Amino acid sequence: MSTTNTDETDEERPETDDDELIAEHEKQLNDLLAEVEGPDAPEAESTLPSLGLDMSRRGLMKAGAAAGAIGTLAGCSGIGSSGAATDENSGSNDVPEHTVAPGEHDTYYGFWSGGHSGEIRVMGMPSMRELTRIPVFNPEPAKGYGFSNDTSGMLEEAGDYTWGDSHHPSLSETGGKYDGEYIFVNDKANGRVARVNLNYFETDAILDIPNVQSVHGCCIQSPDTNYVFANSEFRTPLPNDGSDINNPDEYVSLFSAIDPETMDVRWQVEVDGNLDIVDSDKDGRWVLASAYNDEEGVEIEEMTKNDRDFVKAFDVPAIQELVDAGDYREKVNGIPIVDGTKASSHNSGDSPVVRYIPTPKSPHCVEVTPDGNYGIVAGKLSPTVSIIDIDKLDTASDPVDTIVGQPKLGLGPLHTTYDGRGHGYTSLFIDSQVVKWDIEAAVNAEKGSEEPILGKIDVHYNPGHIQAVQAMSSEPTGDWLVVLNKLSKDRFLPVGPIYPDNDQLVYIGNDKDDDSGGMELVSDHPVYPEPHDAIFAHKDKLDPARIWDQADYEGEKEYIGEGDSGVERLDDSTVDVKAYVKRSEFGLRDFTVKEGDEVRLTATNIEGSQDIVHGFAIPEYDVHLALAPKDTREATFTAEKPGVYWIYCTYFCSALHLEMRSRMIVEPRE
Ligand code: K7E
Ligand code: CUA
Repeated sequence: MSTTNTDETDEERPETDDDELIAEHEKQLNDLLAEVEGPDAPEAESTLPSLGLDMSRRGLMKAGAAAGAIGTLAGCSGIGSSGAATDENSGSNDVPEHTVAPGEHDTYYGFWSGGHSGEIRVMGMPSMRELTRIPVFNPEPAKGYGFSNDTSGMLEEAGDYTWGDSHHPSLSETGGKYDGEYIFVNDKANGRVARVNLNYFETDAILDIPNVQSVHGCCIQSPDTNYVFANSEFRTPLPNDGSDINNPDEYVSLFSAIDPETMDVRWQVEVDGNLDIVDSDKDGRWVLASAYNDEEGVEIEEMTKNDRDFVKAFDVPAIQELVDAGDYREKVNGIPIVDGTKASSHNSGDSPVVRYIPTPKSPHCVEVTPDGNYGIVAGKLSPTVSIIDIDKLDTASDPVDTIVGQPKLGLGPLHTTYDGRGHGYTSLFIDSQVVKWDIEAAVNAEKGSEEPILGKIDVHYNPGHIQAVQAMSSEPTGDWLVVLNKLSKDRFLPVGPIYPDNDQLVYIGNDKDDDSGGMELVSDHPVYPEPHDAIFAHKDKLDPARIWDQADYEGEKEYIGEGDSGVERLDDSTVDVKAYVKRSEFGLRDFTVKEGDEVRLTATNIEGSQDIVHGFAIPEYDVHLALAPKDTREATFTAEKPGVYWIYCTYFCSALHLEMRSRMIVEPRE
């Protein structure tokens, strides 16, 4: 199977007229790289491969040589073992079948953040078929989300925004393993974190985090989800109430610890610089946050000035102790703010609660290895990644000594993932490649060495996140990996000027001594803009409900059984309407209200069969409930417009689906 099939397409690609822009961009990158590396820095190549660059030559020969050179290291880190290939899949040519036959199921659930679509998308792996979408920050009619009182009320209380920007889905864990209960995900746009219930695949809580504007990094605490952590990326005045607006030095970034049960913020830590991506160690102690603007600049030139930015490592139990003892600076909007700045007294002694570890240069992320030994920070504007030894966070007197390796991997390293066999896979945004490397070899090698590289493949184009199956838990399975490419360029039929992204599936179950290190690119998948990250769990980790359990909403909503339909006038301007629904009828054939009435509608789907969903749609009133079996939803609205309104079912539920109707009659008021 070919993994470097770009030569042909490169030739066919037309020149674009944005050469000037690209040249400018390249110049900026080269300037930045020159600053980091000195005058011998390699020329940065375009982030835009459509220029017709010969992509196949990039770094491959070098990488191949390196892989050969350290072939002897293979034995010491488990390279060459067959790994944990899926048992269900068997194929020829030592890459298992990635398509799934009709009627068969995938091996893994994949949860993709939807980016500025605000949702989570659920795909089967390895087929990459979309199984469903879970609306989170976005009203979405197909699931009635944002249309029933409970869901619209939740969105309203969480700021009443109509969109969000979901980036980092994080699966809840028990004992370091995915427990299939929840996904937590951030909203970069509005500083929120949401919780999705994986029994019903439905968002059940959204927290609008006080004192912060944007939340970029988001992760659960391993191994037991005692907290959810959220990093505010944009520095803002605290509180952002009109004070200090012209005083960027006074702006702050906050690290927030959220209670996953109550979805409240327990405490926040103020730091110097900013905060970006976050990941937890595997022991419930250290949480590592990357940062890219320790210059505390407000302009891009200021933000990229320094050669180093500081990873912040938070000692969570120590911070919790300070909070419990009341040893925090102040409360803002009811939240204890712990001083975690460099000058803080909590950071001056032998056991600082926040350690500041300098890494090059405007790094993009940090991801902890599945064994919990290392946090790996990708350099972005530096061609290196920095390996932080998590045990040393407690013992090293100089934070620089926690960095135990710094291999040079390629241009624009952004994210790293793991196969559980001692390898890192890092996305190279500028090179448009994935590089596979040996983690222990990188710890043993000189800083800046390319020797730990085991192979590279071209991807299409400009990868951001990269995730291997179960790599964020302590039990990665090491067979499949997805590269989330930001650009698709020439990979799909053109669909107008806003292109799909390209998620590429790579098989990583073979550790071969070749140019690619055994990585095999197996498929391309166009995706609607714009996923950032994904997380995968084996199908056995989840056990979703097939139908609703009434007990889960008892006391909050009334179950409307077969004999309970009816209209009850509460006062001159308020009417209760209750109706069951089933194939192919609404419990009320019609109902009458008066112009100006507040209508409080409650509807229950009394079906007991799985997959028989009914819709409750009232045209021109913007009412739409999606009712899964045994589910009850409510909608409250004002009947402002006299007339006849045909209520209909929106899910094709039976042969008499079109006839499944009712009427709302709104009588004019005198
Ligand atoms: Cu790299 Cu928001 Cu995780 Cu996008 S972030 S790529
Ligand atoms: Cu019920 Cu269609």
